[in-house]
Amino acid sequence: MSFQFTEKHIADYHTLGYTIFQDIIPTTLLTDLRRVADKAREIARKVTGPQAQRLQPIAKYDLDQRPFKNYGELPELNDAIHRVLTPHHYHADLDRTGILLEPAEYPWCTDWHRDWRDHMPREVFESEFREEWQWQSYHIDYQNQINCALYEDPSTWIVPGSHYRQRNLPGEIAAKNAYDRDKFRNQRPVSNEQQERDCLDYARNMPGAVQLRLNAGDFALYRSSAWHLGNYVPYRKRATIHDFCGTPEYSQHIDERIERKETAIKRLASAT
Ligand SMILES: O=C(O)CCC(=O)C(=O)O
Ligand SMILES: [Fe+2]
Repeated sequence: MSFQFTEKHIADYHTLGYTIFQDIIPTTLLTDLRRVADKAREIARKVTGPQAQRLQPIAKYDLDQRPFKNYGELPELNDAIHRVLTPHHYHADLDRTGILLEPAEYPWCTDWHRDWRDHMPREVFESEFREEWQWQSYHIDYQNQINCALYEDPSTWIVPGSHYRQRNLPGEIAAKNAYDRDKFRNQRPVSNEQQERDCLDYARNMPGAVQLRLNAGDFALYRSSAWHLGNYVPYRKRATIHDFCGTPEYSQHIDERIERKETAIKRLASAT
């Protein structure tokens, strides 16, 4: 059945931290997007190597931009976004939009994280960003992100309801800290099967975690402040559009805070 908006989308977004617009991408557009995604995969592996997680931003590369523009203009999708968020929200700014891809050679996973908060040294977050991150995690204009699956995609895991929570549970911290970056990300594993199962164990160890299961043509809107991770295997083809969904003010804020983060990291380095 084609996509139908209901108030459950709004309720889920607030209570779980995510909602799925099932089947919202029209079939002909899905065909066009898959064609461009195949080219994106080739480019990503040339640029980043066989384990490339993404190509981003789309606008920077020699790719047919038209299907992404059509995707950005889909009235039904924009309407659904506006009803869950606000009429000021937009997506598919191709200077930001990326595409997530499966690795070519071996399984790997990211660590459990809450975006931005866990993307910098602890001291930098505490001194420079804690206060704004806290209020932004309750604010509808901020911290919205999307995954739009062009193929079936169960790679993202999330902890429902963790998005508005400020304090992490001891079990959440332990689950995050069980990450071994060399093993799960940087080194070729002894066996792909063992690595796949070890990554699954790592993902499952997070209290309350669920696998976000998307099918081809589904669009997930989620709070990036929720605990989440990506878990990848080479045998499952992945092409999932990954994007921020924001207001013009949030977009400007993202650029500005990247500069503030760099400055704060330099300040910390020179103080130690
Ligand atoms: O692959 C995914 O869906 C999640 C990726 C992610 O959370 C990240 O790279 O920050
Ligand atoms: Fe993330």
